[in-house]
Formats: sequence, C-alpha cells, structure tokens
Amino acid sequence: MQTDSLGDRILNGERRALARAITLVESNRADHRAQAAELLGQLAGAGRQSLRIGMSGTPGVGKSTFIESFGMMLTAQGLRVAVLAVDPSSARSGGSILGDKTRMERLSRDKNAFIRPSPSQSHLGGVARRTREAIALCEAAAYDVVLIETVGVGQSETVVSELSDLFLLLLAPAGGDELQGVKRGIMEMADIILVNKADGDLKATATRTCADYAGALRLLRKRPQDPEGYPRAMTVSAVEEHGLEQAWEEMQTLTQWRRDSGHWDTNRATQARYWFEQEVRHALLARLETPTARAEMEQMSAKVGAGDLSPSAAAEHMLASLGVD
Ligand SMILES: Nc1nc2c(ncn2[C@@H]2O[C@H](COP(=O)(O)OP(=O)(O)OP(=O)(O)O)[C@@H](O)[C@H]2O)c(=O)[nH]1
Ligand SMILES: [Mg+2]
Repeated sequence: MQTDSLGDRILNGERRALARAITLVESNRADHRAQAAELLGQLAGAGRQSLRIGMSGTPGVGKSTFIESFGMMLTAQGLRVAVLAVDPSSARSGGSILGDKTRMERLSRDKNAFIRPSPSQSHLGGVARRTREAIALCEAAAYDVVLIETVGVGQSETVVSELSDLFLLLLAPAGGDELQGVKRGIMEMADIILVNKADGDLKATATRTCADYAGALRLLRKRPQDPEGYPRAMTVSAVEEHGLEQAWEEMQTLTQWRRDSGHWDTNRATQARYWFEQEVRHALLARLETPTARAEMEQMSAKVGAGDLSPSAAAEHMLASLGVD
C-alpha cells in the first residue's frame, strides 16, 4: 500500500520519492529488502530505459567538475539527469563528499537533475547491488541519462562498466611518455577517453596526451561493440566547458550505432546475466560467513588437519550443513 504510492510518485518523477526509494534499497534490514524488492518489481513493468554512462578517473582529475558542466549542458537541452556515485572503500572522506556537493552546486539546484552521493560503506558486492537498484529506480523515474561516477582506484571500474551502456575514462594531461600508469584492463573498458583540463597552460600537454591515448587505443584488440574509429580519445575542459558538446555527440553516435546493430540489447542482456551469477556467488559466499558456518568450518578444518577426515569427506559434510549439497 505504502510501497505502491511510493512507486507511483517515482513514476511521476518526484525526486523526493526517488531519494526515499534509494534509501530503501541501500538498507540491509530484512523488511526494507522486502519492500525494495516489491517496489522494484512494480517499477520494472514501466520498461523505461535511461542512457547509463559510467565514468571513472583518478582523484582530482575533474570528475565532479565534469559532471556538473556536462550535466548542466544536458539539462539545458531539456534532458533529465541523475548522478550516482560508487565508492567501494573509504577512499573518499566525508569531506570530499561535502566538497562534491558544493562543486555540483549548480547542478544540484537544477530541477531536472538528481544527485545522490554514495553511501559510505562497504564490500563491492553490496555496492553493486545497491547501485544497480538505484539505477533501476532512476530509470523508472524517467531520467534520460544516469551518470555513475567512481574513483579510479581499483575494482570499482569493473562494477561500473558492467552497469553501464557507455564507459568514460577521464584523464589528466601528463608530461612524459608513460601513459600515466593507466592499467590496460581499464583502457579496454573505455568507450571514450576524455583528457580533461585542456585549457590555459595545460592545453598543449592535453593535446599531446590525447594523441598518445588515441595511439594506445588503436593498439587494443578490436571489440565487436564498436563501430570504426571507436573507442576514441578527445580533449575537454570541464572548467571552461569546452568539448562537452562534441563529447556528447560522440556518445550519441556510438549509442545509436549500438542500438541499430543490436549491441545495446545484447550488452544489457549479458550484464543482467552477469549480475545474476554474481548474486548467486555472493549469496553462497555469505552463507559461509555466518557464525555457525564459521565454527563448523573451523571444526571440519581441524579434523582434516588431524587426519580424522579426508578433505573431500569434510567438504561434503560442510556443504550438507550449509544446505547446498
Ligand atoms: N584547469 C582545469 N582545472 C580543472 C578542470 N576540471 C577540474 N579542474 C580542477 O581540478 C580539481 C579537482 O576537480 P574535481 O572535479 O574535484 O576532481 P574529482 O575527479 O571529482 O576529484 P575527487 O572527487 O577527489 O576524485 C579542482 O581544483 C578543479 O577546479 C578543467 O577542466 N581545467
Ligand atoms: Mg569528485
């Protein structure tokens, strides 16, 4: 009853209802989980899709500034924009989240924008589920674009790229010839590399850095989901708001090609299957983490160590006690 009306308000695009629903999916309480599941089930029927844009970049590269400028440009075109953050560790202090809010001040006042700072926890599995569900809620609330930001410090890029239709990698201009130690795996996820801060004294360096990355991208294995000329690298200035329209055009061109060629649907289906399998894995692993299971594990392990039980026999016993044999 209560969930129903919340669902209706989300479908009507009410930001406060959306915020409340995201709080619900972020909760670990069993009754909240049940309400969230019911709500998500109800909203799935709306069949709305946003363009999900994942974005990563090292601290200080200008992600928040870019999101604000880029987001403002999109809302000026009449588009509705939601911003979510994935922060798997405590890599970011509460201070910078506060900094983000002030940095995205214009966007947060825009009635066509919705900004949700990341909850400050926890293991990656939980983060992925919450973010996935928050995205689904934003889609139901008819946001045209959902930007999912993560700090480029580890595994969270994989999570974000597996949740996105497009993945942007934001890089800073760099002197020297080393490619800023960007890991190959992360390069391989990128659909568009944006070399930010292409302004003032940094402009020439940014142009050179961009050419380096364009070269590096050409050396990567061709991916089926890319038309000729993608992935590509370009320069932008989030501060001076240069290159943003061009970047948006590239994103739209790529998206349209993927829609026409069927890669959009295939990708979403592949992602859904991936997350299903991940959920099963996480749920099974979670069963090992209960106090009872840990104690049992300890006991079995001791018996194996003492030679009283074979590893296989002990494993069988353990699985039976978990109810997954
Ligand atoms: N010159 C120049 N500076 C920029 C640009 N974009 C961002 N900056 C500056 O770079 C600094 C960091 O920008 P943020 O947007 O906070 O970077 P971030 O990637 O969100 O940083 P974290 O949230 O800490 O990971 C700020 O001082 C910005 O003013 C740009 O296009 N040009
Ligand atoms: Mg930031």
